[in-house]
Amino acid sequence: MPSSTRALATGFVPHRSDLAEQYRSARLFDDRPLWTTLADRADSDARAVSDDDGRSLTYREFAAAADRRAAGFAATGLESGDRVVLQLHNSVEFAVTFFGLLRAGLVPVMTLPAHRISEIAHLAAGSGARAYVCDDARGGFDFRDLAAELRSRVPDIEHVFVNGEPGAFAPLPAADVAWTPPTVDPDLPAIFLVSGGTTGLPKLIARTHNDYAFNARTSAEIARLTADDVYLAALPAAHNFPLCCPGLLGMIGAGGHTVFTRNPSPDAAFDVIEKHRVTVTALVPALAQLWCAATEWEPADISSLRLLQVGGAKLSSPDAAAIDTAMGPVVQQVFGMAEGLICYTRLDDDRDLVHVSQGAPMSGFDEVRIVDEDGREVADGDEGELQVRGPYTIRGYYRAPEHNARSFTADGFYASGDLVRRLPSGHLSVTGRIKDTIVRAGENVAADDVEEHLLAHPAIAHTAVVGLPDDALGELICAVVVPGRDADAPSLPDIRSFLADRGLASFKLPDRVHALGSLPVTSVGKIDKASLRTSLAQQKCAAPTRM
Ligand code: OOB
Repeated sequence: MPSSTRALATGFVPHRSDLAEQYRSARLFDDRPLWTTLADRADSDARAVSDDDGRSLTYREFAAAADRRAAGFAATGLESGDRVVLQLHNSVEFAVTFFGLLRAGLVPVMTLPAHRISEIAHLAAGSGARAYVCDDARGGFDFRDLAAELRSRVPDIEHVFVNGEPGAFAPLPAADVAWTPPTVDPDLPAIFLVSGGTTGLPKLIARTHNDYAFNARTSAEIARLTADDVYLAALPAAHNFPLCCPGLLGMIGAGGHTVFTRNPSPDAAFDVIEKHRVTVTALVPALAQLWCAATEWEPADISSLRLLQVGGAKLSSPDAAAIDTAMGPVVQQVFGMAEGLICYTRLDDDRDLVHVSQGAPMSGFDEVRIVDEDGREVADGDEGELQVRGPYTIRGYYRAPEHNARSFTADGFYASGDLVRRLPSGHLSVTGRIKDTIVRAGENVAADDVEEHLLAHPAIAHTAVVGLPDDALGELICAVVVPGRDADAPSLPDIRSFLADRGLASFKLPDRVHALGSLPVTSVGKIDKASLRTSLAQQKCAAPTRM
């Protein structure tokens, strides 16, 4: 085994051998490198990828471009098994570079455009990366400055490749030589995803060729993708959702067309949908809500859209129903995690079930259990923490034994921190996060619970409920609200009486209200409660009501 591959395998936690055997004998894995997904289509002249810059490639052109890029990477001295931090905006170049890396046996670390030096340096050092790939300058930020800082903080980064104007660095490589890809072990990591947690620095999630190909294939089957489908990658493409659920990889497997956009706002995205006759896309709930509202005033024809996948955070059931009303029965709820498990509502599920649940596990081999604080399974239908083990769920974060002791059970289940209950159909309903509770005067208050009720208020478009430290009560309940169009933010007394009228327990009524124009979001667009808590703790909320 070459030393670069040995280094890649160090700190990677494989499946337990009895389970690996079980998955293998069920033929879940096809034992081929992930790049074969694309290579299998290299003889096709069908449209494969297009972007906002007007670039567009057929499968034949795409596969050839990825080959040239692979040869270019290899010519720089990078070796099969080496890790490469990839940070590109949604574009054809992203897709070509991603497959170029895979084809060269290099292992991309899938960072998001919103990551900055603290995350990039942490992920580069943690993965032992030798190279960094970025765009030149985008949205007022110069990634070459980040690259310079990265090289000074992480000296193992020997190469920087820049898409666009390279400045002091190298351009994206390409070489016109016949290229024979190296042999790779399909049970070793093909790519590293980045954990989506909103606290602490992201962790590295090693996904193997076998497990990721299984993820893409099964997701594509559930979405019933065909070569006639057109997928819009509107979320950052390096995220598991648009990359593989079924996203880019599922679309390539189906032979369809993937369109990349960097602007997911409805005014821009609706035109792209009309132009390319987009049939499938994936959004986080906040964007889906925005799209739903925009159907009232955006003139573009989006009737080609047959499937709108919504996931990454909880979509409330009124919102799910409103989207179906505005756009036709298009919603598919997706509850997934970079660590593995993906749940989908199915295309033939009853619409009510699609609105109230976050889906059922993708594979019959997913072992899901719902447990109480002592790790005991709860009674059917009760709330508990979701733990999962299965063919495409990791057994440990990469090179992170101390996290693994906390996040994985002795029998190899991932303890997700998500609170769920199982519905009679077997679908899951996500009820909150273990840590997303506010402990006020000794009472546990689930933030989601209060949020659901607040969203029913006619003047509130978005909300996030967070706990603020308080000497007397331990924590106070602060409702951060974004008023709807043309509405004024409701006052604290108004909110309290509204919630009390809905039958909410008095200890759950907010102590503070804070109005904002929009909620802060994480790299992929989820509400960033950690940053809300920090900024609120520094500011003064509206005065508390008298108790
Ligand atoms: C997706 O992946 P990550 O890794 O960015 O975040 C995973 C976490 C989950 O553990 C859960 O806390 C939350 O995000 N989440 C949801 C959700 N989908 C994800 N919470 C409530 N309802 C949902 N539908 O976010 C992700 C990966 C693949 C597909 C879709 C989403």
